[in-house]
Amino acid sequence: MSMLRFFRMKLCLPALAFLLTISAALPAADKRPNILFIFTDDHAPHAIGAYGSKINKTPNMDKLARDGMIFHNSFCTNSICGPSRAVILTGKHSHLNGFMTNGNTFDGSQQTFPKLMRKAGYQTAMVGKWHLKTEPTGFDFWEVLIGQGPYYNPPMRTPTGTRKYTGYTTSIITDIALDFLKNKRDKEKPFVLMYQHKAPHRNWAPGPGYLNMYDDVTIPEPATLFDKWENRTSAAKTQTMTIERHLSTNDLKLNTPRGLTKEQLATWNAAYGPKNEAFRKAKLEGKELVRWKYQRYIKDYLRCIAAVDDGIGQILKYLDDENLAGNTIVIYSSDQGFYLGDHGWFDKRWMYEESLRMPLIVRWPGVIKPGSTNHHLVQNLDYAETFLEVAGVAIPEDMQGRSLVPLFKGESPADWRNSIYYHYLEFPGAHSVRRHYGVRTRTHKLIRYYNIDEWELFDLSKDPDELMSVHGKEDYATVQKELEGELARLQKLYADNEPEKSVKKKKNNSKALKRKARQVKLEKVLHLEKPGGPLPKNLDPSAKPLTVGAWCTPESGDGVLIAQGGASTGYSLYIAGGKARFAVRSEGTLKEVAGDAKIEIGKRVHIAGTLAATGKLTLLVNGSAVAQGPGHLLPGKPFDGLNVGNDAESLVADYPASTKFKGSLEDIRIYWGVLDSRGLKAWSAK
Ligand SMILES: [Ca+2]
Ligand SMILES: [Ca+2]
Repeated sequence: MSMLRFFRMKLCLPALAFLLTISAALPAADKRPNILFIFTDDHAPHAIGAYGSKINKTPNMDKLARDGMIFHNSFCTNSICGPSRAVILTGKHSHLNGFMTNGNTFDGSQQTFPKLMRKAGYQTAMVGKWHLKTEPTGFDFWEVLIGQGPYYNPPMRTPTGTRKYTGYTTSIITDIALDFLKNKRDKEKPFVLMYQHKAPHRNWAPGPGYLNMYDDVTIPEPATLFDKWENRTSAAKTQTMTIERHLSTNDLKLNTPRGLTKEQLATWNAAYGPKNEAFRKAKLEGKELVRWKYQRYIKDYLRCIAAVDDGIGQILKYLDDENLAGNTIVIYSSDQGFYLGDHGWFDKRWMYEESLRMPLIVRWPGVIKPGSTNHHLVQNLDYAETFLEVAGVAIPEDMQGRSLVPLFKGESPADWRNSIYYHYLEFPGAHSVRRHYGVRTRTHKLIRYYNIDEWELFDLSKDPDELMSVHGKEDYATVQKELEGELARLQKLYADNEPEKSVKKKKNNSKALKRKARQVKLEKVLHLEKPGGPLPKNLDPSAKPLTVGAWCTPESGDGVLIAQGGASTGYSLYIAGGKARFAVRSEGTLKEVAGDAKIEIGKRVHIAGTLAATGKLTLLVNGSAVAQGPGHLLPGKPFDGLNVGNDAESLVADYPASTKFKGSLEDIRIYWGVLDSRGLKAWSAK
């Protein structure tokens, strides 16, 4: 050893001893990476530049992909908002975490990854859309939208009460996230921040700076915009999510939005006023009208995404400016995919590709090689396990997914999954999509709609748009058998032990069934001065006998007197082909009774229907029973509200013509229970 080196060592030793003393006195700085989880609602991968979008640009999301890894086979387990979130928090399929449909309430007392990370020394924060009804648990900081939350001026729920904001929700959520990073972050701890947007969820209301974006362009249409759902099961034909028929005037921005400030409204009207004026003048019909609706819908959807992308840019810049980017994993994902006019639809729910796919882009400097792509089959079921491995927390055995960390490192584990399991349960529900479960491999997909006992099998390599089910075809007998076996294996693996068990039905209350008929105070639930207008949805006709009726003077032989519900559950009293009819629908099955004699046009007549506790239907004209037949009590509260003089949104019965009633309606009544003969006589004798 040279003298010089010896001299240096001697000098260094006391300094090192001093350093050791300091680090023993203070806790070692926690070098575990931060996690910024950016999550949106209903953002399909085919509207992200990095995924090859043909319809928009997303520069900040694309930058994340360039700097990190993009997953091309990322799927959800249940394509709907609340359930996807619950799967992410728990690492468990819906049937085990208890949040199977948006009607459920999340049990916040259960094990979640934020709770485990908090226990392990992470600072945990949740900002934006939560959508699980109960208060967030497991977070050091949270500020969330109430339910779905509005696009403008959102009240936010916090641990200390509601905070009101004025402005555009996407920007406000970004501001709250930035404020957390700047002012509320505990610099001694690594953080996990869930930065979750409402956008681009329905009803796609763009922010003030985006209202005229895309005005001068025509967005390309998807190849399947005019799909007629041939060669698939009946499920695809009975949904209510078409661009053609099911976008409301609010969705299409043909009404003035509510809840905006005077200034916001002026900006809004300046943008939509001239566009709507041009639309009204054009008097479009048929395919041209569908095309217009598609353009209006998709442009608003993309405008909402543009605001999200800008917000991400702000947050990424902050991470760079504060030298946090190097030790922060940034993830971009959305709760499921979405139909962007594909198959003629909007919305999600199906196991078909467009809504099954979730975007997943991950940047992790020093671990993930920039610009990498990954084709392993991954799911939202894997996120909790991934975050826990990053935090050095043991992954609980009851979690059902698998950490993605090896994939981030560029590894390709030999025992990685070769198939994914899916189960959708929200029927009856919005958009009337049948319950189904299924399995998807890299090349094929098998789906079973179990309430209607129908199957679909798709060969994804030959038919990526899933236009032709090959279920039952001889050529596919072997594949089909293998997939059936795989499906059974996955149901066992994930403990979905009774997959065809119905979602809990409302129990019949024997006391309510025997009770004397009670009239519903309709003035509380109807705005009769505005027939056909939006009506409150607070009537619950489920599991009850009922009586509905009215005096009317019809001017045509077709039209609905009273209807509540739609294609999955509801009742309707109506006239079709000149004859009175009373219908009930339960989980999609329609039962109805019809009178023999025609109702006289222009003459005042009393029409009523009763649904007995036994399920029996009776139709009464001028107080006399004219038809009887089997029906059923309604299994749950219908999604659509009550309508007088039409059946709005999805349809209870298979009406032959327009549901709009022409003529006059008076003394409309609804009773819980079957009205006795004396009551009926008094009502119909007037
Ligand atoms: Ca969603
Ligand atoms: Ca309806």
